[in-house]
Amino acid sequence: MQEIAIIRMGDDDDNGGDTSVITKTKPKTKRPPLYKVMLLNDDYTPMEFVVHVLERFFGMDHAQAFEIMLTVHKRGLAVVGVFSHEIAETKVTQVMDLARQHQHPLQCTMEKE
Ligand code: TYC
Repeated sequence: MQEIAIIRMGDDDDNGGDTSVITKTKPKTKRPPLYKVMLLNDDYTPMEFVVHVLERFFGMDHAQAFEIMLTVHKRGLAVVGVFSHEIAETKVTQVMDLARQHQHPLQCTMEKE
């Protein structure tokens, strides 16, 4: 809880001194931290596989997925989504598991925003 003091000065014609102090307590709402999920480029994972991953796990349509895949291919990495810790971890695991099953070296990581 954060305490805020509101001091009212000189409202009461008594030479302008402090006259009252009101303290309010404000419930401190904490938003959960968000995590960027990133895909990293490599030389071996087929482009179509990366497009498939982006469609399947990140809800992108084909055109979006192709564009992001090309961004990763050209720039080395791209943020493919921002999620709560639990969801981000699930996405990373899903991508890494599928890549391993297909023996592709694709890397997916998460980082606090
Ligand atoms: N660079 C890969 C290729 O030329 C394609 C690729 C794109 C791989 C994105 C990984 O995250 C990646 N086949």
